[in-house]
Amino acid sequence: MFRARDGGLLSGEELAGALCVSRTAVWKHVKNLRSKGYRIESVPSRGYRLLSFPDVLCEAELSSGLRPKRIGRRIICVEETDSTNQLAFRAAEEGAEDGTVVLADLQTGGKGRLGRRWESPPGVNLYCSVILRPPILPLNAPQLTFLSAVAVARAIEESTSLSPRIKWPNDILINGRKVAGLLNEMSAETDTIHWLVLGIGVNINMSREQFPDDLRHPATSLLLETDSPVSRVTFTRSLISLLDVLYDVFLGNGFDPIREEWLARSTIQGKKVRVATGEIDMEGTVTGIDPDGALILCLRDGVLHRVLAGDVTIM
Ligand code: BT5
Repeated sequence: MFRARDGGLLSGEELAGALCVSRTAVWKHVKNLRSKGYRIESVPSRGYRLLSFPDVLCEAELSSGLRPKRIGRRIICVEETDSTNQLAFRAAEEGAEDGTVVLADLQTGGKGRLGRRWESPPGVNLYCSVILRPPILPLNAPQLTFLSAVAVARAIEESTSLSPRIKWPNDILINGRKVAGLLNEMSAETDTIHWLVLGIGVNINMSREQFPDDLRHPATSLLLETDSPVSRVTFTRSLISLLDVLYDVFLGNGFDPIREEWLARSTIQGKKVRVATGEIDMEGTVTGIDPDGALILCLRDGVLHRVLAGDVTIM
């Protein structure tokens, strides 16, 4: 109701009437909101006015103004967890519906790929995981990594004047530095996906001192790139709504529109790269990505080679 009033006054009587509670209960709720960082002014004998609100990720703030078809119909926020991907897996096991979003303010065991760690300090960033139950074959699951990369890039553009680029398979870069990482995991049988978890970590207001010295690649945050703090609530709301729109496009029109946008935003299309797959290193020119998300490399001898996973360095 405060949001709808847009900074205007709301009388205690009006709030009490609409919520079917006493005016004393209204006062208690206002006190509770204040303790959470909401600045609410009381104007004697006229009512209350919302002056400002904290940048705290909570269900009520995030769902305000969202009209999701699937992603964001249910949002679960916790202060602390090991990893939002783990939390999402547990929720999916218990039957959480398609489109459920899980967020934490702090991760004690944030995960990167291949057992790597994702730095996840509290109060500054976004750590979220989306549970999907898409009607696609497990081998096409990587397509949704591309979908989440496009959504993160668009959300950064909506919230800042920056121009993010995507690096295969799961990095979002600004001026060559990593601002976001994606980790998608699934539970599946040979031909059925039970559920898939899109894990998304975005460095929003992380300061220089909060990055460890030993990161594998240069890293950054939206704050460091723009010199001004970005609202986590506004960013996250925009990301959820973009994921919802793109997922709807994906279910209706397939992977092609997502792939085209991904390629247009990619740093590596047409570039000479080295790919470390864990077993061997290869060099070649990137000619595209195929329908199951593999990178297509044209090797020195002209042979086309598909790479399903690995770390890419542009040469
Ligand atoms: C990734 O792995 O980039 C995937 C990161 C996914 C994180 C999200 S947060 C929400 C969800 N819940 C989780 O537990 N995870 C997901 P990878 O490409 O392997 O990159 C990991 C490497 O990036 C590390 O080895 C570090 O060198 C570096 N790194 C760690 N934390 C970083 C950060 N906050 N920003 C930039 N680089 C970081």
